[in-house]
Amino acid sequence: MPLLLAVVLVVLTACSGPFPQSALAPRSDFSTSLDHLFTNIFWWAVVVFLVVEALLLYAIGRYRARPGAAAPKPVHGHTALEIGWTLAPALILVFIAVPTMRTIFETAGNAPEGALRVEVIGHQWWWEYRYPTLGIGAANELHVPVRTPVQLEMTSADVIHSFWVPRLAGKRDLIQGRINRIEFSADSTGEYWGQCAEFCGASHANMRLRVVVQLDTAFQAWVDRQRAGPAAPAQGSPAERGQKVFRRSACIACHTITGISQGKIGPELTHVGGRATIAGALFPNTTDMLRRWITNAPSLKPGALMPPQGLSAADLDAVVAYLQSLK
Ligand code: HEC
Ligand SMILES: [Cu+2]
Repeated sequence: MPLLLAVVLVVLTACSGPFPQSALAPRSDFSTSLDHLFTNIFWWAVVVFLVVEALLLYAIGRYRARPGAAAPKPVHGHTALEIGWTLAPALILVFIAVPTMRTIFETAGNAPEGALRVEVIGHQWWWEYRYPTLGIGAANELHVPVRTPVQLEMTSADVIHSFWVPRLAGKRDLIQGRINRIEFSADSTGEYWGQCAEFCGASHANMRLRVVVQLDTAFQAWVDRQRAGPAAPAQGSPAERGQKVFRRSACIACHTITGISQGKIGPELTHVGGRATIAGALFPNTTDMLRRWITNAPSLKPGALMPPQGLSAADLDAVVAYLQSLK
């Protein structure tokens, strides 16, 4: 009894939720298509299972060895049976293949006219987004308007990655020198989590991503904020000191801040203070995390391509204040 209770408890924890990365709770046309396909094939599998198990149980009961009974007569060259067990699996495959093909075409990524285009570039181990028609860029956090077709045009700056937000879209590979597309339209606002789904090196498991689906007005406000230049730090504030530290440190070789620097190796930081997370949506964007990240990123995220920065405590505080002022 206690054992049974333990098993039941363990199994029930699977029902507790929330499941931020469950493909079984779709919130877009793309993932709904996949979910329908899955459910459809699942029920065909249930039918096959029931038929096979019923036949098996029947055969076990009907033909089992009984004391004194003669051995059953084997069947040889039974044409009807041969045709039957060739046709049945062929039919099952047709029932799986037709909806599968339909779903493949549905999710092929051909966007309707007027879809919002977003270029997605995978990096070890973070995501870069560019909105060519809006003239803005972003890192790690993808913002999209609700109930609007979005076309992702995806490629990689290094190795192969795979974009996967189970409740919205994916998986689809990002490959250098090639553009793979996904088209989806999210049907409810909110925050959705995803991650890279193709092994891409030491911190593959830490290459997460966040999608923020917003009402048109909130999305427009976000776009306007991204379009604006970086906030100018107040005279004499710690942020202003931090800007000086940033300008004279290695940061400028790897990071872009509009009007300050043009590095391309790390994520753009022009609006880093407005993000909820950093480092491939791995850590919350807090003072403590920023300090620890800048001090020694690879100790937090194995292999991270940002070396430890070795700033003095005062410089570190100032730089963090500066980054946080960049909303
Ligand atoms: C050699 C290149 C390099 C230098 C120098 C460098 N960084 Fe980075 N930085 C990166 C890379 C690459 C990432 C992304 C790492 C990841 O997420 O795996 C990053 C990520 C960050 C992030 C997180 C951004 C986000 O939204 O995820 C911050 C903040 C940051 N760097 C600040 C700084 C500061 C401040 C300095 C200077 C004191 C600096 N970096 C110097 C390469 C560099
Ligand atoms: Cu990966």
